[in-house]
Amino acid sequence: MTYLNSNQLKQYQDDGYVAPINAINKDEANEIRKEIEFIENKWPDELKGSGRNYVHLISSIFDKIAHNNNILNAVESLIGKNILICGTTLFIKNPNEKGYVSFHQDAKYIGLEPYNWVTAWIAVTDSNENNGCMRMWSGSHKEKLKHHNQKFDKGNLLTRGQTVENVPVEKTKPVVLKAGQMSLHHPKIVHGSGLNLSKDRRIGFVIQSYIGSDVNQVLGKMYVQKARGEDKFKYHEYVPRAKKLMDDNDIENRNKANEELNKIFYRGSKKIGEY
Ligand SMILES: O=C(O)CCC(=O)C(=O)O
Repeated sequence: MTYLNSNQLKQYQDDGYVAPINAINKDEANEIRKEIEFIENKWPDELKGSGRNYVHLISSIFDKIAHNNNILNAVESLIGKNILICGTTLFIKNPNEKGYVSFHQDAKYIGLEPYNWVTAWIAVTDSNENNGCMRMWSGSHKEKLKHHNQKFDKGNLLTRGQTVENVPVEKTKPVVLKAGQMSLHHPKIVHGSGLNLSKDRRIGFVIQSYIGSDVNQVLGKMYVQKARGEDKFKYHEYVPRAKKLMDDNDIENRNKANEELNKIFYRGSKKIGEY
């Protein structure tokens, strides 16, 4: 995989996302799954709640993927040469847990402006209609930000249970990915995902997001790493890359970054959710 070709660029412009893209190989995808399961076994609380965020700051395996050149080439095609990583999240749906993601726009509560940024959703396991892959409302990225109801509903993997109502689900398209493939989606595309009806886990490692260095955080403070190019704007605080798993300083940085992220996500909200 290298830079996006003209068909892929057109898909992104027209639909607001592009997929499938070969991002990493199956062995690398398996290595991520093993890392997740190792952490879950050894430190059962670490990936719970907001612990699902910023895993690239506490594990060199996630760090390596977030800084992967293949992925960055594709991202560069959409947001230019000067790229920062401003966050990562694990979206895990275990069988029988009733996890889902309501239809929403990423740009609604995250405070990243202008919208020169893109989210990379990397399939750690296969992701398909049976296990609750993402569904995209093609073309919705061309509209304004929509009203979101804050539902804080059980099973919803979003912070506030933020929901765009009346999405024509039959018109949304499933993003079917094999382990190791990724999708790239626009900050304003309306998307969500349903239940995992399979017998295995559905795991996405999501870089949310890759931002151009010209993108500011207008609601709070953000900890970033340089992925590529130059940062003339210097809007954000920098955080070191993880060299091993669960280093004490890295954990402190991860916690600090999460504290700031929570302030952003819950700004103006009277209630705090599970994540
Ligand atoms: O993993 C999912 O099903 C949804 C993830 C999502 O909403 C996102 O990456 O923006």
